[in-house]
Amino acid sequence: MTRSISSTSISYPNAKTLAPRRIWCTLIFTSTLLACAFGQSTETFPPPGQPAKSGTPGQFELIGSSLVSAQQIFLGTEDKVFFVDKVENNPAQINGHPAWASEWATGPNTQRPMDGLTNAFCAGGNVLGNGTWLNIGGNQAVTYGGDPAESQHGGGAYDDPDGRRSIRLLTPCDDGNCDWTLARDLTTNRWYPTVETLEDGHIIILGGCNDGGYVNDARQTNPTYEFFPSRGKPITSPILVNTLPANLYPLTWLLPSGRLLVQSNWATVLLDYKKNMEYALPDIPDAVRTYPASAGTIMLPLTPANNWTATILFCGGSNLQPEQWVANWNIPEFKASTSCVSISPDVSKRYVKDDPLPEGRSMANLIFLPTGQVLCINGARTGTAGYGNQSFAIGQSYADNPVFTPTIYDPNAPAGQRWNRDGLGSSNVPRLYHSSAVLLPDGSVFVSGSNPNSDVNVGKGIKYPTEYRTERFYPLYYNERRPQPVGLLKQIGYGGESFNVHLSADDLFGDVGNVKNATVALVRTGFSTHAMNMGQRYLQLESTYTGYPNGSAILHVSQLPPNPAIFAPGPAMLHVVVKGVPSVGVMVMLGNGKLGEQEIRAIGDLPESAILAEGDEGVSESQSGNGAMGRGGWAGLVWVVLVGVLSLLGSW
Ligand SMILES: [Cu+2]
Repeated sequence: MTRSISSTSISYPNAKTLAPRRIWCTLIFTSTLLACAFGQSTETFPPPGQPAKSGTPGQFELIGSSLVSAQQIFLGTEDKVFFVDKVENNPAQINGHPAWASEWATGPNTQRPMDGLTNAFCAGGNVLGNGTWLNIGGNQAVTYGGDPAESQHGGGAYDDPDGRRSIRLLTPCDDGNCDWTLARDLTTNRWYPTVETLEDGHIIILGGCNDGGYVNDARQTNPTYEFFPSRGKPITSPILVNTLPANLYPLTWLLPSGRLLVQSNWATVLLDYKKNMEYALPDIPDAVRTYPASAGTIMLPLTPANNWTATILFCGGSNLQPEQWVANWNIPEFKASTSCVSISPDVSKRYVKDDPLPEGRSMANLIFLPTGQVLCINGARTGTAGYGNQSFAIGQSYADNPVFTPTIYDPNAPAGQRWNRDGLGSSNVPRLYHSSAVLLPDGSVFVSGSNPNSDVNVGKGIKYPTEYRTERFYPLYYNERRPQPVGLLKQIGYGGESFNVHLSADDLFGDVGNVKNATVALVRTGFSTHAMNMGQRYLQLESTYTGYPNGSAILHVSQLPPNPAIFAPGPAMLHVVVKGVPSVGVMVMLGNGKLGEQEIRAIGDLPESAILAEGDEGVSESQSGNGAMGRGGWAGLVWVVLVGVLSLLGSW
């Protein structure tokens, strides 16, 4: 019965028709009191509407030219994509120097340059549990052509201070007034570090090197990890020590067990960062997946059906041994791998072969759609990440043969049928090294970048230039009428009371039976760079349903499982998916929005699923418009009204 006193039950607008105004106010007042008593916010969003723009399903659309090249991008608010580039001679200027950061407002399709402060070349990034984004590490100050600058403190051609120890912070905004700031420096230089958010909303920073090159080497490697906020000196990581030279951007995910999966070059470990212990897992089969092989990687959806067990998928990359990572042979002609493998490290130590890619790919971005399917986009059939001036390079690119057509992986499809590109068109823009992609709330995918060049390189005859052309890709559901769920919470906790989400008959496409497969999903779209979206994660919340004879239905939705290691605190998009069609996402906060240990609550019960027929108990509430009360809701309503009235009388 505890469920029926959640404010979502009574914030459904049709309830207004049920109760006189005073009782309505009482209900809100009371629910607020109760929410405070439970320490859990029950504030809800207005129902999301339809996408603001149209698109052609399955196709790309060029939407404009970015101000800086999209080496790194992330969705910071429901509207804003933030760009971070390396320092280079971008035409956009800010504070008297070329810009290497910018903001793109996707609604109005407008942009502004931002000041990136220090050289963010091949930095890492992720979001803290309080919603502030981090951009970590980078390269030394440079001048024309990417050569080291005379001064490491700014003032040169590009006025860019050394960024190798930088921690740049941005709290995203929608008013155009937020800017990057600098926190206290890292303890060591980190070019190509990985950044992963932890259970307490802090972050761990792993690996990197001192001053770069195609791959890492013993002279300059930084085989350690540290934390933000700082927990002191860096700690040496054996896997990073042992996996030269392809140990940059180690592929890292926080697992529900609280350990980290770290995959670097051919090696794999579980890292217990609380005890500073590593436990070896088998080598990854078939190909190197870390940079510069740069496979597409993703943690597959965490769902009630798989008990929120993490499975990480690796697709593509390059089958090269450590001694082969030298730039004295024809790298751009080397065929990328088609191999996909996965591992579920909390339950099995074995890598499992998955359906191969339809063509070999390096530098593929694996991007979640709100449906839980994975869009594989960008990259090349041959070659690797990286660039240089060798005669074998294509211009400067170490890759060739761009893949222009995406393909979609369905984790629920039977083996052998998981990849599908039916109905998907092609882009005209090669997206090679330093390209990126991120899911937008309307379910389209923002795609930008590609820059296998040491400095801005544009003009006729350049096969793989510094790319500014930016596209949106529209998945096949894009033009369907979107569900407009009522009652989506602004904040989702780790356990606690469930909440109700109302779907109209239209939201269910005229068939209440569609509620049976409706899902409620959280998507963290992540920090996209170098064929990774650091922090990207997808979780389906547990839910049951009550369908009504008038064709509407309620989803009874649990909060997150009571374990922040399953999905670290911080912002995420919330979607309801009906018949494969997602609602426009709203940006919710997971956890309490603060850094530190999160409150864990017992998970509330969910009522049994049912489709009610005329005459069933509980039908009358729905028919009278009080759909959100659901089955057994009346007793809760009476209780709420009683407590509310008493509290108003001051006797509670
Ligand atoms: Cu790079």
